[in-house]
Amino acid sequence: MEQELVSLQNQAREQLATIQNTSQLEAFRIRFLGRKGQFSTIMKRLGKVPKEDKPRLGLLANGAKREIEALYSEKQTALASGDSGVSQCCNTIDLTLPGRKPVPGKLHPVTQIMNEVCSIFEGLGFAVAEGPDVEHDHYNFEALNIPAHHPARDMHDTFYVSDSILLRTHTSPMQARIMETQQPPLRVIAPGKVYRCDSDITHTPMFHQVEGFLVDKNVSFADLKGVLTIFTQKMFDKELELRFRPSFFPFTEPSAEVDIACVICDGKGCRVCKRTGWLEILGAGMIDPEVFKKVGYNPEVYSGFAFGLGIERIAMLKYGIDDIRLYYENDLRFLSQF
Ligand code: 2NL
Repeated sequence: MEQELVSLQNQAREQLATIQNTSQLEAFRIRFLGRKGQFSTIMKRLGKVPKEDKPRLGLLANGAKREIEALYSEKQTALASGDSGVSQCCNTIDLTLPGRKPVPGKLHPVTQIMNEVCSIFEGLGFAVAEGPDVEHDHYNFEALNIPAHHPARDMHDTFYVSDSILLRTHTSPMQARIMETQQPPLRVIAPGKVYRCDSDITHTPMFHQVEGFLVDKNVSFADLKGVLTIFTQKMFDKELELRFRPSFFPFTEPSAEVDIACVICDGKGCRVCKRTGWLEILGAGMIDPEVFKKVGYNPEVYSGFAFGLGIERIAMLKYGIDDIRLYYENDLRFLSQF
């Protein structure tokens, strides 16, 4: 019996070493390790050996079986990772087989648009500043002329961390931080993630914004129009008409929502622009003197403009996508198109 065990163990080891695919491996498992396999048969016979030999033979048999089981699962892993574990002679490699193409990684479409927006403004002399996603109520609201109980707070659907700490609802807190610590002239954009408790085909709870501002002496609405005209023309690669509609933001006065002639139908009217010929792409205005007072600038000396735009929205318009949630489902069939 002892002899038999040793030879069974050797036999299993030798066979396992020659196995090259999973069907051979399965045949091996049935033959040696299966319910009716050779190890089971020998284990059953253990019941009939003399009592004094049982502990020694039992130990030997269990040890042998365990070793073969371990080698078996090692082989299984090797085969699953494409390695037969058998050293191949060089002349078995088929050099005529086509190579496997590595799939190149790409930047997420939202990151691509974000980079494009930033580099256009950098070309116009704006510096880029990034700040924290978790903000003080003070920078997100108070410093931007949105005091507690101001109705504009309702527009923001804020995620609060505590009474005075929140996830920023726009990137302007960064601009308030900059104005507090630096003196004009200033030209800065703040790109980044922002958070609002809202979710449907045009809203996700996290999205990306770029906000920008310029402060100097004698800055006028005409400067704002000039900068935004250059920006939209570079962004959409054509000479687009702009339309400014009066609007309200607590931190700018006057304020405007800015439309471009629809990039899909050239202003003729289509499904994307809902037959209006116009697409809203950003909000902007002249910085409210109240904001200047809060950061210690003299509004009699300085003036400035500011604007904010949603990156996902620009990407949707540029690529003709109608459901914002597609950006965040991580479906490669969608993402690899950009
Ligand atoms: C929108 C509107 C806007 C701003 C953002 C801003 C920043 C400072 C001062 C004044 Cl520090 N304003 N940002 C101004 C007007 C509009 O965003 O619809 N964004 C998607």
